[in-house]
Parts: sequence; C-alpha cells; structure tokens
Amino acid sequence: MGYIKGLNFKRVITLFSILVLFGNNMIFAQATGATPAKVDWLEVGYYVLLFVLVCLAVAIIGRVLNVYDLSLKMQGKKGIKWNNFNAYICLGFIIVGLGAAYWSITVQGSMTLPESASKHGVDIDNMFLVTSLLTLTVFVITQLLLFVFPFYYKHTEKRKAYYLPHNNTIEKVWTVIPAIALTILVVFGFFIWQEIENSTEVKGDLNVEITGHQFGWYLRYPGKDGKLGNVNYTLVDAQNSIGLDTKDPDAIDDLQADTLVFPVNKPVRLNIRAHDVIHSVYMPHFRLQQNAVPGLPTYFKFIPTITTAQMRIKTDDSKFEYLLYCNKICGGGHYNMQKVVRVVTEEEYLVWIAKQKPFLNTPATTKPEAKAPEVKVAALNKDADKKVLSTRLALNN
Ligand SMILES: [Cu+2]
Repeated sequence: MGYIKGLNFKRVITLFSILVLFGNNMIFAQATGATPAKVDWLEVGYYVLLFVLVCLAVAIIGRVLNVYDLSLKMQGKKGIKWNNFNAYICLGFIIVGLGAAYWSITVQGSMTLPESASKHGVDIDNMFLVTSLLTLTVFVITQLLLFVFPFYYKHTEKRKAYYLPHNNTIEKVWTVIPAIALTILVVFGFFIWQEIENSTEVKGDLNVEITGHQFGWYLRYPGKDGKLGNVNYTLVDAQNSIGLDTKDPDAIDDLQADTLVFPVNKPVRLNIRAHDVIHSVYMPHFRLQQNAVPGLPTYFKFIPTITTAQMRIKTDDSKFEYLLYCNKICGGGHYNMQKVVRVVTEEEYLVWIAKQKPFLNTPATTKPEAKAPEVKVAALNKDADKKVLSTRLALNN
C-alpha cells in the first residue's frame, strides 16, 4: 500500500525537479568553452515526457495491485502479502545486481590496459589484483548476506525474531580481520611505493629531460658525454625554449627530440620540469605518473621491458603506440599534450639518437668567465606538439 501512498504531490514535485536539473546539467555540460550553452528544449521535453511516463507506469502498477489487494480482502482472504513481496524484490535485486557486476567485470574488465611495459609496473598490477580480489570477495559475501537474509528470514507468523542487541565477539571479528588485512596491504604497498619512487641516479642511467609547457612537451637527450647540461629559468626566451645554460660545457652536445625513444631493459631517469603551471607526465602503459612542477624538478626512474614491436604483437594491434599524456588539467589545450613513446632495441636506439638535432647550433665556450656566445637554438618543431597523434583522450584524475 505504501508504494501508492508514497507517490504524493510533494514527492512527485521533488523527483520532477531533480530530473529536470539533471537533464539541464547534461545538456549544459556538452557545451564547450567559448560557445555559449544552448538549451535544447526538445531534449528537455524528452526527459519531462520520460519522467511522466515512468510516474504513470508506477502509478498504474500500484493501482492494479491495490485493486487486487482490496478484491482479495472483499472475498474474505488475507490480501497481498507485502512482506513476501519485499522479500522477492530483495532476491531479484541481488540476482540482477550480481549479474550486472559480473557483466561489468567481464566486459569492462577487458578494456583495461595491456600488461605493464615496465619493471615496476608489474608490482603495481599485482597490488591492484590482490586488492581487487580481496575487495571483490568481501563485496560478494556482504551483498549476499544483505539481500538473501531478508528473503530467507522474511516475516512469518510461525517464527519470532531473535533479539540481538550486542555481541562483543562479532564486533571483535569484524574489526580485527579487516584491520589485519588492511595493514598487510598498506605495509606491502608502502615498501613497493618506496622502491618505485626511488629515483637516485646510478652510473649508466639514461637521463632524459621532459619539460611541460602550455601546451606541449620539450624533450632533451644527453649528447655523447651522457650528461644533460644545466638549465636556468632566467635564460628562457623565444630562442632558448628551455633556458639551457650555454656556459655549461655539458650543454653543448645536448639533443632535442620530438618522440620519446627508450632502449629496452635500460634504466631511464626522467628529469621532469614545467614552465608555467603544473603538468603531469603520465605514461599509463608503463604505470608511470609524476607531476611536472614549475621551479621544482622531479624525477622518475624506470625500466621499460617490452619494445613497441613486441607490444604490437601482444596486443594484436599493428598500430599500437605507447603514449605520453599530460595528467593535470593545465588549460585549454591540455587534451592535446600527447606524444608518442617508443621502446626499441639498443641498436635501434643508437641509430635513432645519432639522427637527433642538437639544441644549440653554436658551440658554447667552455670557459665559464668568457662571455657567452649568441645562442642559436635550432627551431623546435612546435607544430608537432599540437599534432593529435591519436584520437584517444588523456585519462584525467
Ligand atoms: Cu599539461
């Protein structure tokens, strides 16, 4: 009976306003940046009509049940057993709900990233897997208890409910077990995280500088000396995009690149900088993300383990590319901060690096006291930054 009585005027009005608000919100959200939001009244009308139809359907079903209930009572019968009705709704809900959860895991689960292409990424994936399995088990057990119990122990005149106000043993069990499980997860996670975030430089690391700006990335590789020259933000100008210190002898042979290329199975140490606002270096295939903060260089050391060619076979996608995204909403062109990342063999890397252009056209003097020569920086291919290499959007947090 409550189903029909519940549909009073106040509730209808509240539901109606919620629906209209949500409908409008969705319409406005589709409008982008400069173009003013236009209300599509046809769409609003569609939602209103849909809402009225749903209300009508609920009201009709309610009325039919009500009439059925009354006719039963007129015949001297007991009428509809609403307790049983509720119990079956609970059972239906858990069957549909768990079915939907299964669908979500199997269908959407296959949309996840391919296997990790970095060494530390395997640890991250394992942690995710353990946490997911654990929470999934708890989820299934608690949901079954929550909905099957009301079905199984629905009201019957033959049975009296057991009064259980408090039980210390139960309290202890459901406090101590989750506490132990979470402590184990957190402690393991802590050690793995410490290892991942350890970016201390070791001889033989390939240092690559990646500087975020609105809206693109400048990439710098060390030359034959294997060292990146110093940069100084005060030296940034139209010609010297990253503020390379021309007095630093290590800077002379530094190279610029348009694609991030890494040799497989070699430790790479990213030197991450930002020019203007906070950006974030995000390479999901390597399970890697590190913020690029203006004035505060950050580092991330990792070992790529699967070449692009190998990943193309593994994913059965001949066009597969590893990608670098910006993972901080840094302005209007944020979505366009995308670059291709390639993992190649050592030989392929050496061939590629030999073809890269130097940052400086004129060699700088090695004497620090001498006047710095006029810097000519090879024109950076800025358009390349703007090129959308794929239609995939960066996943933002
Ligand atoms: Cu950005």
